[in-house]
Amino acid sequence: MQVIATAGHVDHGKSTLVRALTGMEPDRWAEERRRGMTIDLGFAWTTLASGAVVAFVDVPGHERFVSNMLAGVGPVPAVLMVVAADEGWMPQSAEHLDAVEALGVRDGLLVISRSDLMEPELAREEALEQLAGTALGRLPTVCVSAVTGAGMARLRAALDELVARLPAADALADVRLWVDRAFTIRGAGTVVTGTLTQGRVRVGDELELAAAGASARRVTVRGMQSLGEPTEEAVGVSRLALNLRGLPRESVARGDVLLTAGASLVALPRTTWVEG
Ligand SMILES: Nc1nc2c(ncn2[C@@H]2O[C@H](COP(=O)(O)OP(=O)(O)OP(=O)(O)O)[C@@H](O)[C@H]2O)c(=O)[nH]1
Ligand SMILES: [Mg+2]
Repeated sequence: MQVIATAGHVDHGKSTLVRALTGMEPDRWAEERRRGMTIDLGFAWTTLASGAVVAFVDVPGHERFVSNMLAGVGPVPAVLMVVAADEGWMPQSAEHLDAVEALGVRDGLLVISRSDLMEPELAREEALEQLAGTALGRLPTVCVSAVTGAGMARLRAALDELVARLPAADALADVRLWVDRAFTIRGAGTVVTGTLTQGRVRVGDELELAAAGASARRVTVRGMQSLGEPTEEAVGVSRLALNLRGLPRESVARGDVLLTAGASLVALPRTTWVEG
């Protein structure tokens, strides 16, 4: 599996693209669907022609929700940088590019969306100019319309190529699972979801939770799901939901990280996300 985040200005068609690619609804909240605007992270996935599974973390473009965007992009190895043909490069295109670069993301695709509304060439040139000289300077570009379907087959092919060239995560390395949601399921207890960037997690494993402002705490994986299906074992890169024993809901939040028990924290970059 690979995990890819969206990035780009508000209303440039990120969620529409994820919906068109996966057939799943990334805007989970009724409020998001009512306002036609992403507020919190959305999750969806698809199987590409090669058989590779790609999960998307769909981020909000609105500047008010940039902290959610950061939490989504933080652990992923690649982004879909989405720029609308009819609007071109906008403030959050630039802000998201800065964030993506700062977080160490080095690959992805430039997608010129809404190409049915305007000839995409101008927006494409403008975006490539902005990307030039950054870590994402040489992104392959695909012009699409999620409405007419134009370019969508090429986008899927480009995603397959992207996934094939991304470095494989180290399954033997210490576990790093970045938490992006935590909630309670009645009868099961605390569940966290997140992106496992490296290592291997099995049901029954003891992990260590590194939480902002708290000392490390041991938790046990009681149950696990990946992409909506129960699983006994997973390796990075994966999207996972873990049911954790020994963890009150209020002791875990977005931005916390689950590690191999006893693993050194010394080399771990710490970032504290604020829930938007
Ligand atoms: N004509 C046309 N409209 C599109 C296309 N893609 C998206 N839209 C429209 O553009 C608007 C914004 O699309 P969204 O997918 O919600 O944009 P977004 O980037 O997810 O927006 P935020 O999550 O709020 O940042 C919606 O009204 C979509 O229907 C497209 O390819 N063609
Ligand atoms: Mg959206």
